[in-house]
Amino acid sequence: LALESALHKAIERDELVLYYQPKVDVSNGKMVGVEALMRWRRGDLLIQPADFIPVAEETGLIVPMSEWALRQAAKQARIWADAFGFSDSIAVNMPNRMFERTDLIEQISAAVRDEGIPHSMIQLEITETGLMKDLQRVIPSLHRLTEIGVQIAVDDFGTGYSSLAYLTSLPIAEVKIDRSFVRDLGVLPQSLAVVTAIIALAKSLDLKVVAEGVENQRQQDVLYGEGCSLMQGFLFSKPLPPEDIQVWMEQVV
Ligand code: G
Ligand code: G
Ligand code: MN
Ligand code: NA
Repeated sequence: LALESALHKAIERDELVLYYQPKVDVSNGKMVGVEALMRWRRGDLLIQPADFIPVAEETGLIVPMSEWALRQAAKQARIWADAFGFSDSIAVNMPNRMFERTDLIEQISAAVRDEGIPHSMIQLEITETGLMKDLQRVIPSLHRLTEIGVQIAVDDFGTGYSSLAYLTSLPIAEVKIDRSFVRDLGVLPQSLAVVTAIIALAKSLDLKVVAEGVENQRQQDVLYGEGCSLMQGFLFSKPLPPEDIQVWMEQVV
């Protein structure tokens, strides 16, 4: 309860911040986009999402927090577009209940209109587990978002149980290989098998595939050898505050 009321005030007091982690195309070293990851700055503390997102989900505070994140991402896109011609997308993690809201489209449209950026600069991530759990309630929203140019990425892919048949009919642009499989590449043969299968699946469905949690050159080499060139992870950059990630971006864009 104490955490809940503090989190409530965090929104009003502007204590939430977005950190950013680049997605890189290792075939040319260029950045292809960033993922926004929320942090809570409380006094001198920087609280990680694992310590407040679950409470936010339970209490419903995740709705205003997600709305804030969408606005903030649009503002940041504008700032970077002006500063150095940034034109990639910013991916925002969305909980299922946001996809079930009828006003999601209007919210995104208002945010991009106010900032004067194209819809395509906002990407939304939904977890595979979340997607499969509420498929019928989420699909109409995914179609509408795709129609207005907002791309959908399926996060933590490989951990859920999506059926191939469903995937082919879904309006999704990208799958992100869960970092547990990347971590275990070269350790567990099953992980290489899963990664290889996801890459093949993505190729055959014409989806982009991004490997998450890439921490070392070996993992990069294996993934690249399997045909995956889009990657995200500590090897390239950890999630950083906007000022720091901008310095990183200006060197690689
Ligand atoms: O940034 P970090 O790797 O610590 O994030 C941990 C988890 O918290 C991830 O699963 C991520 O999806 C989730 N998370 C981070 N930022 C957000 C956010 O803005 N909204 C939601 N819904 N989840 C987030
Ligand atoms: O679930 P989601 O993919 O949204 O969460 C991203 C999370 O992964 C963030 O908490 C981020 O800090 C973390 N992360 C990003 N890159 C790496 C990495 O290379 N290794 C590990 N262990 N975690 C990472
Ligand atoms: Mn994510
Ligand atoms: Na993920």
